Amino acid sequence: MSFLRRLISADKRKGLDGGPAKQHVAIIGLDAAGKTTIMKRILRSEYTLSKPTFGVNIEVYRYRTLEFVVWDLGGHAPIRKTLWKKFVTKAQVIVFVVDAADKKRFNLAKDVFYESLENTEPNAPILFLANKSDKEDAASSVEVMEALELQKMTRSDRTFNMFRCSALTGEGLFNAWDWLVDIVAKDKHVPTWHVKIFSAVAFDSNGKELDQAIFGNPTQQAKVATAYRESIKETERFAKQMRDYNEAVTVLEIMEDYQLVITKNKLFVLGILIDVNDPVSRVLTIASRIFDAIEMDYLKGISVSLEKVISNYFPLDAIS
Ligand code: G3D
Ligand code: MG
Repeated sequence: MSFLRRLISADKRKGLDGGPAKQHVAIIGLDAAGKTTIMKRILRSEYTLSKPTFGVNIEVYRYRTLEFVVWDLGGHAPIRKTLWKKFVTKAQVIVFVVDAADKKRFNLAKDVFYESLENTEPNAPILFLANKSDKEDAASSVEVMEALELQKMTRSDRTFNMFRCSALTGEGLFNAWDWLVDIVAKDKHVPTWHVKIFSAVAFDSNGKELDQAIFGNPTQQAKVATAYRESIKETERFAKQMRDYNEAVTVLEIMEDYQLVITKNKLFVLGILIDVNDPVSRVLTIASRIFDAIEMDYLKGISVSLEKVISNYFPLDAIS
């Protein structure tokens, strides 16, 4: 995934052993806030999970030099306190996840949050995630900010931000992680990535196909052609499943060598097939530009041409 790779490539610091320095991210929040679901969605198959052996619910996800420690807050067993200090004091970034629909526990979430802040690196930036935005009774970002009394945070030197997101639909989650990457990388020279777009397909919000485009020469690559057909099927299935959502994102692995990034807005569903190693967040940017570009034509009743749009706007990404 792009944010991981960007994070690693932006980190030129070396550890004591000469290898790249480890970066630690603490993901905290009350139980059932959605931490595990978020990590799985972000890392997809790229994580390795070490099972908790401490009798406390700690999950560790490692991706090369990155270590994410996921921690359920609340409860006061002494072992938790000792371990907690060990992990959280070295975290360069803190992600605090709140279930935006669990209003009854907002107060508890606030208390454990400020309590845990005491052990953190004083300048570690904080990303607040108001998760489960897909739920009907989910609070707005402002309501969550107020509940956590985040006006207090503005008096400290910490960088922080809040995003409303849904680990279920992916809505808002990738923007939030992009913010996190920029903060951690603090490197304005992070290269702009290009992806190789193998193919794309667009559906309208009712699941009716609008257009397909395939780049390169599929007759010379049977495997691409198979992946292409697969991507159309998967995109159509997603379009139907997500009919009631205004925004949704999913990333699927196709035949090991490809990944399919499917994004949905109110009007369209777009599936873009790229290399399994290419950055997904770049595709999300591309998708939002494509949505803008095809919307005008679509609303005027002109037929949508993905090939035209992609090769006009993103010539470097389309293989020729
Ligand atoms: P935790 O790791 O913070 O304890 P989990 O939380 O990731 O285990 O999630 C707890 C429950 O919330 C799970 O449901 C999970 O599917 C659900 N969940 C997580 N994120 C979202 C979201 O964005 N929207 C909705 N609607 N549900 C979410 P189960 O039923 O498996 O316990
Ligand atoms: Mg969990």
